[in-house]
Amino acid sequence: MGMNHTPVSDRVHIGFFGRRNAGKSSVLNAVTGQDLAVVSEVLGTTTDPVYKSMELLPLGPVVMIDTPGIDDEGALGSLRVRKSFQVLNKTDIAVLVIDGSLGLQPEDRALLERIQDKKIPCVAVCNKADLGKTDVSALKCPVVFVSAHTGEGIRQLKECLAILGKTGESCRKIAGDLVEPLDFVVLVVPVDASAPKGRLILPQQQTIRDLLETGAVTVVVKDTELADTLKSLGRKPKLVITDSQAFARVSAETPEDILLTSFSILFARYKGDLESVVKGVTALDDVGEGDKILIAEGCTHHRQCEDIGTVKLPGWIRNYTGAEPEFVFVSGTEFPDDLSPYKMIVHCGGCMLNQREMEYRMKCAADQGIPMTNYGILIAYTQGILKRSVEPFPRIAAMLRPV
Ligand SMILES: Nc1nc2c(ncn2[C@@H]2O[C@H](COP(=O)(O)OP(=O)(O)OP(=O)(O)O)[C@@H](O)[C@H]2O)c(=O)[nH]1
Ligand SMILES: [Mg+2]
Repeated sequence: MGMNHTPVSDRVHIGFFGRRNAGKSSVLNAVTGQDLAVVSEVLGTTTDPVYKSMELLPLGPVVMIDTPGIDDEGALGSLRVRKSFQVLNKTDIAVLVIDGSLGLQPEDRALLERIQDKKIPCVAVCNKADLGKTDVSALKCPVVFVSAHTGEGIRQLKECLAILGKTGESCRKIAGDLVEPLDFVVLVVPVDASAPKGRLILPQQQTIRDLLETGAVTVVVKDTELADTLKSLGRKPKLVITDSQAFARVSAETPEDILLTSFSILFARYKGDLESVVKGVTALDDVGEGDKILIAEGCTHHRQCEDIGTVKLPGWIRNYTGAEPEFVFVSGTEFPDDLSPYKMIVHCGGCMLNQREMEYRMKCAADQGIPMTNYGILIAYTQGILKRSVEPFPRIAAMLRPV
């Protein structure tokens, strides 16, 4: 990731969906002005989702996603269709591409319905306008007539994307809403073997940025310097935010009258629903011998996460429950459709997943009645410090029994 790049998880995800040969790849290329996606007259040219991070004016940083046609057939075809629908789960704006030379097809209407069921802002694109314009007034969403070949309508489509992007823009804060301008906030960032060389990790960077926007003063220290820092600051910080792994030590060294929380808890709130992950973690009290626990990781390449997920978490869980549950691990975009075998789900903080994808996963779990929590919350709970770390959120703190 380049120095000035918006993290993928914070970019507006624009997905192009539609029947095979509607011109999804052609329209995507026309919108981006680049030959990113392969185009051909063969049905099913795009066989895997294609992702491209870019600046799309007038919207800003986006990820453009080309997908396989949703009417693909056969065993392979249905796998591709599944992939397209997985993309839909992280899509912030859906572009429904229709082949205007064929007219509206039943699959087009079904797809729009599916998109709208998920409450994803959508624009329908009636492509191949150079071949004539069909009646699409039956579609209850904005429609733009375009021709990927002549470029007609592409500017209007971009303007429409910008409008949809702004309406869906998140106004959530990471920590900025917990403090006032000029409040001191101390961030505790252990620099040990598991920290990446030469930089901070994304949630730490984003928290600093978020606090800067509020005008708060951020002091970043290692856990070993915390006690001295608190003594020498000259003013009591409003809030201390720590890496979950250092929570026990940090909690002991942070006076009770200073609010303390962890990056994981802030990100659980920023990306999803803090209340349900706090509720979810209490399922640990009922975990017994042989119960299946799903441990899900959003990224595939953070050695630190892997170590926590596959080694440390199971250890903490065994320790807390005194039982030997069965652990199942998944990572990246894998997330099982059927969650019913699991007693509970423990998800990573989701620094590599966008908000919509996290919400989708939480919703899958909620729909199937499976408790879901995350790494940081589980660590805090098993070490008896969750109650303190949710204190900045009184309504949620009230949900937990006193420890
Ligand atoms: N006349 C005309 N043809 C177009 C237009 N856009 C795309 N096509 C043609 O339609 C065919 C399919 O285009 P693609 O962009 O590959 O369609 P797709 O929806 O990505 O198709 P799959 O990847 O197979 O699902 C190609 O032969 C394109 O040249 C257009 O605006 N006008
Ligand atoms: Mg294609």
